[in-house]
Amino acid sequence: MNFDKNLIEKLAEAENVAVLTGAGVSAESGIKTFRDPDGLWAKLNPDELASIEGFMKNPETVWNWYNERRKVIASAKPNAGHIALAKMETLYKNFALITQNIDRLHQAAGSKNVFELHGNIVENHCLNCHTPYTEEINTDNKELPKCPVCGGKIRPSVVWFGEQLPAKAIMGAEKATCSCQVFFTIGTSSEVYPAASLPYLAKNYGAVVIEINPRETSFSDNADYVLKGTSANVLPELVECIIEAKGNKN
Ligand code: BV8
Ligand code: ZN
Repeated sequence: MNFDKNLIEKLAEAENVAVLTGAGVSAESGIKTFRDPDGLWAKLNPDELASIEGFMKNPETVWNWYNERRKVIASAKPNAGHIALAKMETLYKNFALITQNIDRLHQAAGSKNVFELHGNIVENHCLNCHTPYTEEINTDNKELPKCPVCGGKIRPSVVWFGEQLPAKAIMGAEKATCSCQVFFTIGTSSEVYPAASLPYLAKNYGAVVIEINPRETSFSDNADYVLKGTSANVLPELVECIIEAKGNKN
């Protein structure tokens, strides 16, 4: 891919970079996205499976849907896009990896400064007393585990629709977004708020905003650069160009 010369220059000069990722970054690790034609929401209803109301109505159904996703994620490996983002982090003084994904593949690829806006699928806690539930999850056991402290229902530590995002994550993400010179939005349909507000916030604070996605999104017209392609293809090449441009500068 030929990248715009000015874009590479800006990337070589930047000190602070922030990246927002969505399900598209994990697609090439074999994890389904949500809103693609073959995505999770094509056959399943998010209100029933990714909302607190849905869990209250059918806790076992929701628990077992997350168990199905745990099985897929357990066998997934970070792809070249995750690995390139971990490498990109080493090139900048301040780098924030803000993700909507719950699969922890960014951390598995070596990313350090990660803000999980929608929680993660590894941790679980009691709906009633919030005690973390640290027992090993047997993904074939259909039974909803109960809290050893109060007997309450155990739930995945993800953020469902209608739930507040973890304060530390969203505040850290907003701080990085407001102080970066370059902001990437990668593999997200930009439909879910408040995560989808971050690229607009970055623009308002004067950052150059780059979108990487094989498709158009509701944010595309607002991006300074749209790199049409998959993250596993675009990112490794882009990181190599940044390394070269930085080398030429020094
Ligand atoms: C909240 C759980 C406040 C974890 C998820 C109207 C307007 C604005 C907001 C709202 C509104 N009505 C309701 C709301 C609030 C709601 C919301 O935004 N709804 C939307 C749908 C309108 N938001 C919330 O409820 C949030 N909480 O606002 O609280 C509040 C609360 C209480 C009281 C007062 C205030 C909570 C949002 C979190 C919901 N949890 N998931 C899980 O199970 O995973 S959302 C779910 O969507 C996932 O987290 C996912 O990450 C997220 C976003 O999806 P994407 O990651 O973008 O994935 P998607 O499939 O959509 O797109 C994939 C993209 O990748 C595509 O563009 C595709 O082209 C691209 N792609 C495909 N392949 C590749 C690729 N890109 C690169 N490479 C590839 N190979
Ligand atoms: Zn409890």
